[in-house]
Amino acid sequence: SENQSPAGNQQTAAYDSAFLKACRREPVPHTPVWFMRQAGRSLPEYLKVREGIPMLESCMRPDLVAEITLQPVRRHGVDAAIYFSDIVVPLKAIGIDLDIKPGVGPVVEQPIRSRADLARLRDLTPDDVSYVTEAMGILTGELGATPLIGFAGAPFTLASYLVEGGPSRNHEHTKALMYGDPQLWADLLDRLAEITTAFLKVQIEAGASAVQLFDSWVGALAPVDYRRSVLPASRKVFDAVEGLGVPRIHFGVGTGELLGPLGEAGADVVGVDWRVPLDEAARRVGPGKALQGNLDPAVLFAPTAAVEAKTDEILDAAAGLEGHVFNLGHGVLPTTDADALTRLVEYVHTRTAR
Ligand code: 1CP
Repeated sequence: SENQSPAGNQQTAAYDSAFLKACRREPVPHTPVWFMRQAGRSLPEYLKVREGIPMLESCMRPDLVAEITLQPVRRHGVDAAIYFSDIVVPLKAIGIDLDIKPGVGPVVEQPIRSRADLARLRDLTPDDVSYVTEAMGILTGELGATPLIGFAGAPFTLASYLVEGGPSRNHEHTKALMYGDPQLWADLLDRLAEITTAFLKVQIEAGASAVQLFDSWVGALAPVDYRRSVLPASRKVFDAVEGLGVPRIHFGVGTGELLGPLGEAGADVVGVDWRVPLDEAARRVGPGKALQGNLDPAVLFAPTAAVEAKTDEILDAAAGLEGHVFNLGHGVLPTTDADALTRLVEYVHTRTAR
């Protein structure tokens, strides 16, 4: 429908939400809050609906995706929903032989390491992920004025899983390819930029009101290598989804030294982990961008008074920013007390009410 087209997105019910206003650096009634990995972690209602259903299969069932996406919105009163999926879903959708193993993460049967392997990364079409379009259709109806965040993995982080064959601490095969065969590396990241762009466009077309690019592991790189070998591909993604009426968020972990170049990649909002205070992060990112973050997810295991004291520090550091979206500095940890998250949402809303 016209309402779900990119051009029509500005007319959707979520346009005036605190979250989208903060992303656009407009005045807000309160600081908006959502949590990375808020969907599909330890919530009892999540574990119940997932029982006996493998992760990737659950990502392809629109009714289940919609239910899991809505659960943290109902329970915590967060200011945005994040679509329940995983960064490797579009790779599975184009036929890469991968699985998400419980307690491990994404595992790729045959890693991508040669020029011949590149041919396995074909284009992604909307038909490959029709379940995403269907689930987002359900969700935009159910969510009303609550924005829905779509997402994708950034080229570097996707490349890391494809080249290593699974989760990696040191990214040694990935870096060997990046330094050893710069042309193959550039072609690989270019391919992944195209797949990621196509996947984000499907989500925007289906009604996502913002998109986040997860470059979770990019903090493993020095700025010089990020600029030369990764930034061009990430910028290509952001450029391709510019002007569609949806804010673009860029997130990575351990990116203190990379905040400047991350800002140059083109997002409207830059996610910051807990290692750099937001006022300092704003200086590094440069003007014209909102920031998202940055409570250490481990702080939620401390008593409420300590959580509130750390939250105060963040809100004070954010006081001079043009746009601030409160979030954790990385995803919710699996054993986090759900009530601590609910209390945190309420605390930020109350403390920042204008
Ligand atoms: O945020 C949400 O609540 C939506 C759901 C979501 C998102 C945004 C999932 C569900 N995965 C992701 C993104 C994702 N997946 C990222 C980027 C965000 C981050 O840095 O946390 C990454 C790196 C992955 C890869 C991945 N998938 C891992 C990490 C492995 C590693 O390298 O350490 C894992 C464990 C998964 C599996 C996964 N993804 C999501 C869930 C609920 C699960 C667990 C599924 C299960 O085993 O049942």
